[in-house]
Formats: sequence, structure tokens, C-alpha cells
Amino acid sequence: MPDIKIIEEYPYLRYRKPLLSETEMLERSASFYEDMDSRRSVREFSDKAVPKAVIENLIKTASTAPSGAHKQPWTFCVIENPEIKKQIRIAAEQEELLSYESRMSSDWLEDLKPLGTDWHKPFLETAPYLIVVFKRSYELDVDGNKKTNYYVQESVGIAVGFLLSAIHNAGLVSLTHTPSPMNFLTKTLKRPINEKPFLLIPVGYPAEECWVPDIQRKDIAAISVFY
Ligand code: IYR
Repeated sequence: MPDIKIIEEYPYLRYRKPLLSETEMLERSASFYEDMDSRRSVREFSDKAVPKAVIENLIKTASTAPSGAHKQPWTFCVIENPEIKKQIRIAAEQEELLSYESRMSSDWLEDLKPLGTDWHKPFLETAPYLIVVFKRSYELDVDGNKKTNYYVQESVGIAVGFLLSAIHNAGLVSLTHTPSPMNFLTKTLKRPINEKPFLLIPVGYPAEECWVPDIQRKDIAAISVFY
């Protein structure tokens, strides 16, 4: 059997996955869950260096995510340069100070109390890498015409999920940080106008002394309905 065929002029590859026994499936799904369940968002980072090749692998993994019409509407900016990290920290803290002091509702501030967050963001300088994920709402062709991408929010959200899992799998930690508003990142990182900042993710090792909130995940019964 050929492993390639053409349907209406487009090539298709045969796709196979090794068949797992139900026992193996159960074991693998349970151990993957357990490992993923040990992932935590971390706000106290070590400055210990991480090889750049690791970061490249993490981004390659993120880019294996499905996307609307396979447009891959994302750009991952990796910041290692301490000067740029400092600029980002200053700008982010400026916005966050305003948010915490006047823009966020009292309900919101109350909800954040167990997480212990405030406007100080030292991890933006401590973590060896910041990955800023940009979403690309449209592409510009050579003549400057806009070509819209599809399901951009969903696609980039899934890619970030893959990225966070890959970071955890590599033995590193991350934080999904959303300085708000974060349009300053477009300017600081000199991004083109078709890109909008989506998330800022510090990546590295946890600090030697690192604490995370004692919070629980919802039980399967509370998050699922089987019909
Ligand atoms: N962006 C702010 C506030 C914040 C908002 C949510 I929703 C969080 O889950 C955590 C923090 C900050 O980063 O501090």
C-alpha cells in the first residue's frame, strides 16, 4: 500500500498510531495525569541558566498544536537580554500598580488574596527567560493585503497549553502572567501591527525557597458530565 495518496490534487499521508492495550492506556493516562497534576504556577524563580536548546524544544512543542485552518497564528518571543527584561518589568509594574490600586474590582482583589499576588513582579527579571506569546489576527501578503486567520484565540490558547505542559515536562516552571493592559510589549519588542500580545510566560527553575498557594483543583464530578 502506498503511504501517500492524492485527493483532489492535495497529498495525504497514511497516519497510524501504535495500538495500546487497555491496561497500558490506563497506566499511561493515570501517570500522565499525576505528572500534570504536580504542575504549579510559580512566582518565585531562580536565576539559574537554562540551555537555549531546551527553550527551542519547548517552542517547537507548542507549535505542534492544532490551529484554525492550520494557520499557526502565533509568534513566540524569547527574552534573555537583562536590559529588555528590566524594561518589561518596569512597564508591567507601572500598569499593575494602577490595576491593583484603581482598575480592579473589589471582588477581583478579594479573589486574588489566596494567591498572594500584588503589583511587584521581580520574576520578570529573575527568570532566565521570558516567553511573550503574540497572536496573529491576520497575515499581510507581499502587497500589504490582510489575510484573516481563524479561531485565533482558541488556537493560541491551545498552543500555550502545549507550551506549559512541555515546560513542566522539562522539569522547569512557569507562570501565565497577564500584565494588563499589555500593549507596551508590542512597542518594547518591536512587533508588527498584525501581532497582539497574548500572554507573558517567565520560564526557569523555582527559587531554592519557593512557596505556592495551598489550593485544590475541582474534582472530576464537579467539572464533567457524562451522557
Ligand atoms: N494581572 C495581575 C492580576 C492577576 C489576575 C489574575 I485573573 C490572576 O489569576 C492573577 C493575577 C497580576 O499578574 O498580578
